[in-house]
Amino acid sequence: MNTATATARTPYFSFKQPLRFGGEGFVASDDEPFAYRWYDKDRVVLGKRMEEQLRFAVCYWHSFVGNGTDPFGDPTFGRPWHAGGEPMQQARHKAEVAFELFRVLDVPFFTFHDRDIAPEGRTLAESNGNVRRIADLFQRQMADSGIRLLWGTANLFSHPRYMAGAATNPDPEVFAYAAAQVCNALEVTHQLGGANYVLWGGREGYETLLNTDLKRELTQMGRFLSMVVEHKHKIGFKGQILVEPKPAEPTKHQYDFDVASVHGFLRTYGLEREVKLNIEQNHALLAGHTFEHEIALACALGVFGSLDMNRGDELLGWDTDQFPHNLPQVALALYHVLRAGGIGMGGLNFDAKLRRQSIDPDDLVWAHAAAMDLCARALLVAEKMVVDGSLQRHVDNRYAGWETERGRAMLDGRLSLETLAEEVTGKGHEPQPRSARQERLEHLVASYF
Ligand code: XLS
Ligand code: NI
Ligand code: NI
Repeated sequence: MNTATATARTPYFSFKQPLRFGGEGFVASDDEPFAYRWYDKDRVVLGKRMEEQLRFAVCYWHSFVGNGTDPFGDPTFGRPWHAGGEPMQQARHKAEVAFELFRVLDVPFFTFHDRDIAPEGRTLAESNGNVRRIADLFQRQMADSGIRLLWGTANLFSHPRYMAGAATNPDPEVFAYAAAQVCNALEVTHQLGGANYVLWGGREGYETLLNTDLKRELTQMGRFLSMVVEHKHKIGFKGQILVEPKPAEPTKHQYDFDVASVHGFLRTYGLEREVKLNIEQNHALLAGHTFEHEIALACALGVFGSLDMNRGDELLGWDTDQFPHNLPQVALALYHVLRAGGIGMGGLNFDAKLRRQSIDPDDLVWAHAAAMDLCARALLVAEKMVVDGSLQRHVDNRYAGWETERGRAMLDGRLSLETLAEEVTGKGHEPQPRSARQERLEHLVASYF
């Protein structure tokens, strides 16, 4: 490749400088169309810098692999690295543009699947080698820029070999192949100092029970996850292993349905202390839950790990993976995260994609920057809710009876069913209904925005 071509590839975006914090009063101009109004990375929120409270990540797949196709339409984005040519060269081009975007956004983290970053070779050894070569390039770019890896993962769902599942495949050789792929992806994540490793089982489930041995498949999945945990300890990876629940899509029924079912699964296989959850807004909706329900439940069960930030569409029943844009929704989600002690080693990964008609390179910048600013604003609302404490006081008051001697005695086993029956029947005691004050609390929450 000659130098002329090399310089022609970047910059890809018209934004040249990292986006700065301009404050709420920022006024856009032709010279500076965007500055963060709320994302002030050094501002301290509940004892931590905003950057560390939010730990934003750009995902590689939607931003650099996605080409604007939908089930009915051809690619619309026209990314130059999708234009054919030598696949490893294209992968390097893609990586350069990816780091250009990370720098422009001033985002601290990124995430990827093995197959996002490097082309599949003729053999697994060749594919793994391709991944390792791009990871070496990442390592240099990361050292230069200070950008870190939030998590890595393996794509165990695109290739036809995985059409009947990876760990849950009826063929043990597919299980073995998936193990080899995850082994490589986990080691690469470790090499890059990743904070987490994610498993999302899009093909781990079934299309029809007519051909499925459900019990056997769950056992396979339990063993697979245990092997991942064993290898993590063997290589000394200190990050969290995360499972990402999703009820369906692409498979009709996915075993990692939601937080509750993954937690039950982890307990069955003795993994509840080893594995945590990566919760995605849109997946929560598909499972018939709110985002904050899934977060609150994971926190309550001690398995909260990280967030995939996106949103669904009220009118569409599939994973539309749109950039977050709903302030109350994100604020309530972050309120639960803050109440549980913060995001920890996790982060806010934008598992979100541009709409098919957003074809300008700069749309990638706008989408992420706007989402980061929205989340930062939501964090400040959540901070107010925590600091003010009124909402929590309402909740505490509602359960105050359980903090009395009698309440404790009921819970810790000092009172039996029979004792309670005798007591209550004897006294003729009738519990008094109390208002749950939902509307009043909704009014309170609205006051924080
Ligand atoms: C798909 C999932 C996927 C995971 C990573 O719906 O969200 O993108 O986050 O494999
Ligand atoms: Ni996701
Ligand atoms: Ni998703």
